[in-house]
Amino acid sequence: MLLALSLEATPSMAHQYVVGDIEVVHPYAPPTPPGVAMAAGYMEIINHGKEDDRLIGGKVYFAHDVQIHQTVVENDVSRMRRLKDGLVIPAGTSVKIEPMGIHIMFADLAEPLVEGDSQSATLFFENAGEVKVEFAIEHPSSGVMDGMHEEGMHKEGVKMEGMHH
Ligand SMILES: [Cu+2]
Repeated sequence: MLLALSLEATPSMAHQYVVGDIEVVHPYAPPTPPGVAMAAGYMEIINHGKEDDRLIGGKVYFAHDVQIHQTVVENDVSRMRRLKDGLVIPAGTSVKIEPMGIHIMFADLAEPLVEGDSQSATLFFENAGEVKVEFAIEHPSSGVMDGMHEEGMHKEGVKMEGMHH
């Protein structure tokens, strides 16, 4: 009990969730200013199994849609592409979802993300199924500038390809 309380009080501590062969390490999302429609989420995903798995989506209460995006820079313009087939987590490997690469996109936010909070989410994996996690709302511990850059991108409404409305 005391341990659980102290973990909640310090969201920047490492936290991880295991379901089947899938381990989700330290999911977090940078805070958003009021009025911003989108937020990005990051984490490390480890596949301890002997078969590939695939992150195919998720569900949260603070946003209406959870997508998997990839940021690509073409001709000095950053664009986000939706990975419609999800993100493969190869057997026996660790995939880091970090700023300026692949990210979880929380689209159409219902409320701003407040630094120091934590937000529950369910991630859907093809094989492992549902993994319930808590996203710590915090800035990246390293590469802060990258994180700020990406938040700025979302704020300004970067062109998105392959999005359905
Ligand atoms: Cu995105």
